Amino acid sequence: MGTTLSGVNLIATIVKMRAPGMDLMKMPVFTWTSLCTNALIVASFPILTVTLALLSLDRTIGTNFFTNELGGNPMLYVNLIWIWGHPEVYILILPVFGVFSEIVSTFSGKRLFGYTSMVYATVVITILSYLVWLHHFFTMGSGASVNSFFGITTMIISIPTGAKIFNWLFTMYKGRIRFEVPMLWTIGFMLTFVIGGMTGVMLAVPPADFVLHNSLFLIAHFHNVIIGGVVFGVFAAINFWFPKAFGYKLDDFWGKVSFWCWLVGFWVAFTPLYVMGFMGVTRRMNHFDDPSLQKWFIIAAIGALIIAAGIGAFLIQLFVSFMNREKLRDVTGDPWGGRTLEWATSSPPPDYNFAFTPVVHDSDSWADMKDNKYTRPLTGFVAIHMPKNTEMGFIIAAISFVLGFALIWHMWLVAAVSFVVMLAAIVKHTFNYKRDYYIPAEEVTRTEEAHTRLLERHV
Ligand SMILES: [Cu+2]
Repeated sequence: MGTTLSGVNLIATIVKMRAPGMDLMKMPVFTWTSLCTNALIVASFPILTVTLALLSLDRTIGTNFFTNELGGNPMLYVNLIWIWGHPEVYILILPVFGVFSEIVSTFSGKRLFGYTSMVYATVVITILSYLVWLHHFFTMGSGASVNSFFGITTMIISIPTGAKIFNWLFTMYKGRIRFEVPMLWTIGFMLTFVIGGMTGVMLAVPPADFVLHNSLFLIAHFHNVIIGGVVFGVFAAINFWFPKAFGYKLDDFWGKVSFWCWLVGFWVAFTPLYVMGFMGVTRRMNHFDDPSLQKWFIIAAIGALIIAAGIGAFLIQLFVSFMNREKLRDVTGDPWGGRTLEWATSSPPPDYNFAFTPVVHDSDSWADMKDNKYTRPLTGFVAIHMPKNTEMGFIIAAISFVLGFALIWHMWLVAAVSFVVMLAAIVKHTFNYKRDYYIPAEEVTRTEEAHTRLLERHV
């Protein structure tokens, strides 16, 4: 429910921002993907909430929604899980599609190719992602017409995804590509994710799925899209925005070591799983009796070790970067030659982000400002209205964790007490009227002048 509420908040914020003549088609692609992700969250998480409520009723007061008797049906449970779960897959991948869009254009030194088609592709994926969940149950016995429908919708969703891949490739075409760590993750993603997408289209063919269902081929497919898509995207994003968030860049060498270990390790680990899936090896087995398969398992284990080295290299990268943070310090706020507004601020940005609301004339607003010799405002700063921090979110989340734990283990007294305390905390918070404050104009002036002096010294 909390996730749904924060999704509603973000959409409301964007709708509100739209009021003073904001041009939606000038929003960065990353903002679009966030918007669509939140639409997915708002519409899909209530299904999970309801499913968990029904499951709780089965577990606590003896209803039979998901049992095998009295009219219940366990398949109803897994179907509901995937009606939420398949949109959830896109909740994971859409934000990193935004990440890759930002990174590709930045490190190609070019505007993103096909901005409008990128926006429409994102929206189409958002809508289609509700219409594919049954591809998890082709073997359930729902018949040829139902299976055909969901097979076809699943294949169709690969079209807007493919359009995105082509847009990124055309962005790189004739660009001045810089192979920095975020860009390496992006290229690694494109090569890996495309294979994952294509094995997904194979699984979307119902007769093929009857053979491959629950096999290691499926396991290889979803790791191919989740690791090659989401995990690579998260590493790209960490390397890209780390200097903005923490004020210093991450070490280049260990970043590259981590990337290559992950990329090579991924393929060594999961190619054997594709092979074994074709040979009929099923998932969730602790051993397999056919000794001729052992060599494939050993190769996969070596791949897992290479990935482990990649994780280790990332931890070393964080540590080495922290130790060398003075040398890696980002004083300009724009370490990569960025194209969007966040790179117009200092690194890390001041609490208020911008002293004045920036005026945007272009989707690549910061690149546009730099091209047109934009100068930062140096006078006329005013006090800035800010929201206050509150510890209440953390406290309520902690109590709800206790409540959930107590409900699962049937600890009724703890559950009742934590529920009442949680309600009391929420009610108390509604009476908190000290929710905002002003950063005085003098402090804004001081912060902005300090950044101006830093820029004069380094640019
Ligand atoms: Cu799915």
